[in-house]
Amino acid sequence: MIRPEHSRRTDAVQKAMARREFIRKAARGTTVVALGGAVYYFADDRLTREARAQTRPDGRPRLPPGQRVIEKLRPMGGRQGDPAPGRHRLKVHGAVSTPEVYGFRDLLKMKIVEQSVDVHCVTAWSVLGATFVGVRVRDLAAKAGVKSTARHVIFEAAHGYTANVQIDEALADNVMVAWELDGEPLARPHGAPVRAVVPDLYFWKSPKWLTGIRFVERDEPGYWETRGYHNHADPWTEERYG
Ligand SMILES: Nc1nc2c(c(=O)[nH]1)N[C@H]1C(S)=C(S)[C@@H](COP(=O)(O)O)O[C@H]1N2
Ligand SMILES: [Mo]
Repeated sequence: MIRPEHSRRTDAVQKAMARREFIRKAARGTTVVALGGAVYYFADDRLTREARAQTRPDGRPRLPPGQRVIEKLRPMGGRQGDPAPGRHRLKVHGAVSTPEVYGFRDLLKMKIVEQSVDVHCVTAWSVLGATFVGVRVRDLAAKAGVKSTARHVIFEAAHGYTANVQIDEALADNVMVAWELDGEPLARPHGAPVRAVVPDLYFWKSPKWLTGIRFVERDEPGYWETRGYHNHADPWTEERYG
């Protein structure tokens, strides 16, 4: 089974884990550790501990198992698309009555929402309260007139990257096509000009450089789903690998 993200990061992850193990033992309950005269602040551990004490409005723990909190999205790579908003096109198609092609300006004319969400990467980092601005996938779906036979959504991105999401989960309130993160236009490594944001599934289900939203009757496992990762990807039940 190919797990490129993991093989690439094994060394770094092991070092980080050894460091964290040390920190946990040394710090236990405190956020500051003195080592050889230097003082280290482990803000990430504090954030993780705080998150572990919290519960979401839906009753689930704020932090899914096996995750640690970091402050900002880590750019995780991928083959970038054209970042120019003026050239961007988003196709909404498949099992719909009215396929649409949106330019960036068309998206700006829709109902724009700002939502603060938590995201969880399968490589074990989470970011809490990332603020995205964009439109809801649900609103794009309504405009296109999704057929009652549609069961899945295929998010399509530059260079053939895709991710599949069950339709009920893709039409959830917090699922967006976003162009702004934390008050700034989406940076190129994070998917400029627009990306999908599906907060409640592992973050590989949130394609960057988004070019299409296709509604389908039959499931189509996407880029990572056909490379050993779980087809559904629920962070709370640790659906990491297929
Ligand atoms: N088009 C595209 N989207 C993608 C990816 C990719 O390789 N290509 N990687 C995914 C993965 S594995 C993760 S964890 C997130 C990372 O998003 P970030 O780089 O903004 O942190 O983007 C997802 N979206
Ligand atoms: Mo990822």
